[in-house]
Amino acid sequence: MKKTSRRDFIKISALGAGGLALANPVLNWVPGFLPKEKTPVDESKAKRFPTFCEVCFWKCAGFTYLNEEGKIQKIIGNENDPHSNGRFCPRGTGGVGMYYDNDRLKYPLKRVVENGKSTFKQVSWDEALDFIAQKMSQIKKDHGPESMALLYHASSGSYFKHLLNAYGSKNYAKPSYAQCLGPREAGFVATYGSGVSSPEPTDVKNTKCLVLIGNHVGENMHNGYIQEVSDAIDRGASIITVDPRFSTVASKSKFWLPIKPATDLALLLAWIHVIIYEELYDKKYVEQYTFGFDQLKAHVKNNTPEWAYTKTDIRPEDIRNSAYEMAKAAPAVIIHPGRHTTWYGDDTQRSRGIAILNALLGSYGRKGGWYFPETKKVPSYPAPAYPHPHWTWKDITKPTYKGAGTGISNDLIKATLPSATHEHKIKGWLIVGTNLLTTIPDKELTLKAIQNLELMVVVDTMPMEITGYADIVLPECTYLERYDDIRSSQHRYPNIALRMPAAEPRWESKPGWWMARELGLRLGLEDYFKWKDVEEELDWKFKQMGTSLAEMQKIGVKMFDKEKDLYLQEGEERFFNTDSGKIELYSLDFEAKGYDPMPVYTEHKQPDPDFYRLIYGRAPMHTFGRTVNNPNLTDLMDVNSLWVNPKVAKIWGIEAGQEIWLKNQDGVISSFPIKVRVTERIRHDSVYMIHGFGKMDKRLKSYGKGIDDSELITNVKIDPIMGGTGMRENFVTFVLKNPHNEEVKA
Ligand SMILES: Nc1nc2c(c(=O)[nH]1)N[C@H]1C(S)=C(S)[C@@H](COP(=O)(O)OP(=O)(O)OC[C@H]3O[C@@H](n4cnc5c(=O)[nH]c(N)nc54)[C@H](O)[C@@H]3O)O[C@H]1N2
Ligand SMILES: Nc1nc2c(c(=O)[nH]1)N[C@H]1C(S)=C(S)[C@@H](COP(=O)(O)OP(=O)(O)OC[C@H]3O[C@@H](n4cnc5c(=O)[nH]c(N)nc54)[C@H](O)[C@@H]3O)O[C@H]1N2
Ligand code: SF4
Ligand SMILES: [Mo]
Repeated sequence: MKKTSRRDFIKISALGAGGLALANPVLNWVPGFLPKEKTPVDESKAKRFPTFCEVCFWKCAGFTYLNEEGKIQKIIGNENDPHSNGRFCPRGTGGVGMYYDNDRLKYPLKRVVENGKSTFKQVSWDEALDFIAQKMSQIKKDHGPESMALLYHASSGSYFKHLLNAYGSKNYAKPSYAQCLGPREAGFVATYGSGVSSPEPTDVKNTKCLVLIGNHVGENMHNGYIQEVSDAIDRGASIITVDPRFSTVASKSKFWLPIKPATDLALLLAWIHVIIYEELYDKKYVEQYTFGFDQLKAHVKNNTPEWAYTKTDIRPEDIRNSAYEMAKAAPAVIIHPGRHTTWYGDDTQRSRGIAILNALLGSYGRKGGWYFPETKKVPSYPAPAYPHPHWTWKDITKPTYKGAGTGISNDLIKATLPSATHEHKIKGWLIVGTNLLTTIPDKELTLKAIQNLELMVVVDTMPMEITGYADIVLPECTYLERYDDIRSSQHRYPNIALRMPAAEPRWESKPGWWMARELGLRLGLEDYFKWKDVEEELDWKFKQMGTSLAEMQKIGVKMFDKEKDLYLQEGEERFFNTDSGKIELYSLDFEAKGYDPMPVYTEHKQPDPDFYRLIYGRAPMHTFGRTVNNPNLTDLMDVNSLWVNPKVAKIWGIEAGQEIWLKNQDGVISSFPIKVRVTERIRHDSVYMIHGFGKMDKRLKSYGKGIDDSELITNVKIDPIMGGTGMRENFVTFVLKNPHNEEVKA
């Protein structure tokens, strides 16, 4: 088959008028407090439609309200929803701005070459879908269906996953695994036989002590979780925060341990040492439920607080006192697993350390520690069995990363490079709601892979960076304009939620379920899409679950009875899904796979003179890059800044508010400058910024505002167990004068 031409980046012009400023953005939020809606909507005049939020992955359920003119007015939390408890965070309330954003993708676009230059042409839906179906059929014929991959992170991705399965490929991956929570899942699976999943089943509501290792709740705004943390603080629970930065939650903590970055495992091993050697562990629990205690005891013999001090900069007495604090609260103690855990490459082992410490304190399955969550199973609409692929992501990933639990986005990208092995080559990408170029580190590698594709389809709502490289761009309507698959998530009680449209899709945007079905029909897969529209499909599923679409349209959220206990019962026999059937302090599975059965501390590189470790995190009012063009939320914060310690600022002679550029260890210079924020709240060896800014597309209002951390993350430390991309071993130095002679090219 003829190769497609080189994929140059194409800018998508913003058609239509400039951004619409909403008259009255309903944002009166202050950090640490989520107000309930104060001005109730006049229900006799307003109409409401259930939804769940797509601004982040907590997926809070609420209602979208229309005003008397039938315009989307506001979104309010659903009181019966365990994710939100009737409250929305500022991003969730500001989600209305996604709908009103006039920079949105409006029409299907096709890459064409005009006068030797690549450009996008507006095409009809039929032309776009026919083109994709024809290319996908060709790929199937030439290379087999397995050569199509799906990279997705929007809720509508589930319909595309169904499409890909029906087509004959299981090569799909989300960036929320190998760029996010994968290591903690692998670490917990090795220890307890099951992962953590979302929402995390940490019983914060009842805890007496919460240990946060780099988990910056309060800036990381996971709604139900932050509400429980807030209550815990009010109740007097003690918080122990381990963070090189004085985070919002550090300011509420009994202990703030400003650790030297990349040394957390030394602290964990020292805590384990203290808990074991001072006999503070839960003896009954350890004896009944765990495996490998004696090996662990011998393993941590030399990991004393004095030893850890030399690695972490945390004083031995602080290590001991914080360990005593945990032991005092046990079993109502949580060493939180974190969420974004792809930091330094040995992240699965750090997560193992966390899992083991919880087990020693007997908190897993105990009130105030970890509860056993339940999920309502959602049935699949009747369809033939999926064809059996000849190879899957497992054949690509598992020989190397034996502990990987799902597909690895970065591995599917690598399997697209010309150097990929002959039998496992990817030729086409469907990308649904993930901005790969700012999400997956090592952008150059992704760009190389893109040049090797025969088909690249991007389904997005906004002209984000990734769309510029597509052959076809399909404009999805926002979550406020569509149905989606049922939200069924684990919680204390099994529960489900409905998302339905509150407005017609603007311009020619369409819902993902419709696109997936239309492609299915064009690919001869009609047996897999027997429903005429999504309402029929959802209603069928709801009826199997004892409700109906009509009922869900009224209530939005439905809770079901529990079938299992929330906590371990006194003396209960329990089987854990590990090789020994117990909680494995010593992992037999890791041993069999050739990995350290117990976590071993490894040294990481520390910055060279004049360089600082680049660390990053979240701002309460933004979700990655997906909100930085949202007019409601940019009102609150429109650019990121660089946290710099005063000592460092003094050495460099830089002042608060000064704009500087950054250069990393590989000589990569940031495209844009960033304003310095001089603050004691960051260690002298690190600098900090919010991820998601520094947008490269000129047609976005947010173009060039601040620095994109991902362009400086060129050194990627891959986790040898599960394949995740450690992103925090990058170091930057300061460039005080504009290093770019010309205007920066996007
Ligand atoms: N450098 C760096 N990289 C990171 C991180 C970091 O902090 N720093 N964080 C990592 C983590 S924890 C995660 S979870 C991942 C997140 O990675 P992504 O999920 O890729 O994050 P976003 O940048 O928000 O990109 C989401 C894309 O989906 C689009 N979108 C939004 N809503 C919809 C919708 O309804 N439908 C469709 N089709 N598209 C939609 C947005 O316009 C945007 O292009 O990134 C990881 N990568
Ligand atoms: N507002 C908002 N909330 C969000 C998101 C969002 O985009 N916006 N994204 C959501 C998603 S997908 C995720 S995965 C979570 C991520 O949320 P978390 O799991 O809380 O994120 P991390 O990136 O692991 O943590 C960032 C913190 O780690 C600290 N840190 C950096 N290096 C080290 C180190 O070596 N050791 C220690 N102990 N700490 C270190 C940083 O200073 C920072 O405070 O947030 C979620 N919540
Ligand atoms: S935490 Fe906020 S942004 Fe995330 S789903 Fe809930 S309301 Fe939406
Ligand atoms: Mo994440």
